[in-house]
Amino acid sequence: MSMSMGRLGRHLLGLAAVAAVAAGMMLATGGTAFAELGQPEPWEWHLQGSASPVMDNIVWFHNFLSVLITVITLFVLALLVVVVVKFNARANPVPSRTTHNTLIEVAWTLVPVLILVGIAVPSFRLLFLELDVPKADLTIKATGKQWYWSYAYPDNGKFEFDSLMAQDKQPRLLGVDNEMVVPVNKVIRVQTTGADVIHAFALPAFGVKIDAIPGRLNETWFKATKTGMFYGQCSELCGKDHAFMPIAIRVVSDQEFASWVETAKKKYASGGTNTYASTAGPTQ
Ligand SMILES: [Cu+2]
Repeated sequence: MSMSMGRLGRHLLGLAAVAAVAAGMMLATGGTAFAELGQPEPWEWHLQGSASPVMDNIVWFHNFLSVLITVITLFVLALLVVVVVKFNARANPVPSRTTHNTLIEVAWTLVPVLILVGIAVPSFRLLFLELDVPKADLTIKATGKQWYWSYAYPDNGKFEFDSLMAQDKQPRLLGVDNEMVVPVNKVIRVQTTGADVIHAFALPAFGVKIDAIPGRLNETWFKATKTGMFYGQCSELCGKDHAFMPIAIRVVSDQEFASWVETAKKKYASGGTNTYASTAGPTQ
């Protein structure tokens, strides 16, 4: 080896410094600060910005795990470097014949167990938060169809309407003709089912992803904490237009929601006969 240990060490330190600066820059510029909430952005490498308590928890858990695995990886790397530098044949020509060390064996069994318990506690807490639907202010039934969604509002006049991707709308492949509209800061229970094949109702900003299965009624919930447009997509391969059945949710104030309901009752009064779905086949 032509490179001395000191030079190798300095090179490694230099590389680490460059990596740290690069990571810092990515965190500073790549954060959600510049992203538009509720939709993907070019070159996205992190989770979409959160707009619900469940997604807040998912983001926290993701960051917690990222820190944990980074610390563990750096610790293992440090151990490897120590072994390579201190215990190579040249530096340590007469190896130790130690085969057991009770303290260290107990430690390397117990510490990983404690780490796993530390992961399991917030993990199960998050799982139950997603699973237990709180008392709902509003129920919406989302039916996945080849290849669009139908939304029914049983609490607000029992109207139902179809939501199809709109070619002329932005964001591209996410804009729809009729958006799902919900009030802000209200618990929305979403019931999903499939009319033909399995679809999945997914909305990243709300931390929601649940299968829509024919013959079954699945249930999840979200509470949007911000107003605005939020986009998701069908997340179960469901046929040739799987990529073209987006989910668009407009979160509005209570008053705006009430006036939208009045308009929607009239607009969709015919129970869906005014839309594509009713003419497409017996999927209603
Ligand atoms: Cu689908």
